[in-house]
Amino acid sequence: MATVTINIEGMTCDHCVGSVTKVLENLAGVSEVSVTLAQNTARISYDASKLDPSGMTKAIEDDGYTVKSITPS
Ligand SMILES: [Cu+2]
Repeated sequence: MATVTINIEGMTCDHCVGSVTKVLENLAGVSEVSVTLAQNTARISYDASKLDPSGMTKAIEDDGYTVKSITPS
């Protein structure tokens, strides 16, 4: 299992947190998502054989937010 922390621009409230959490949870291969509004981050545990961070970036940006950085952790 791999983990990344993605820094996201554009989240302003709990609705945004819920929306980002949902689009990430809907991706095949994602096992756990934790979005923190105060830090503008999403921490994601995933199966690297099924998904890579570019797929997460696309899902977040399709949802209307901007990915600022991706940090493997
Ligand atoms: Cu919002």
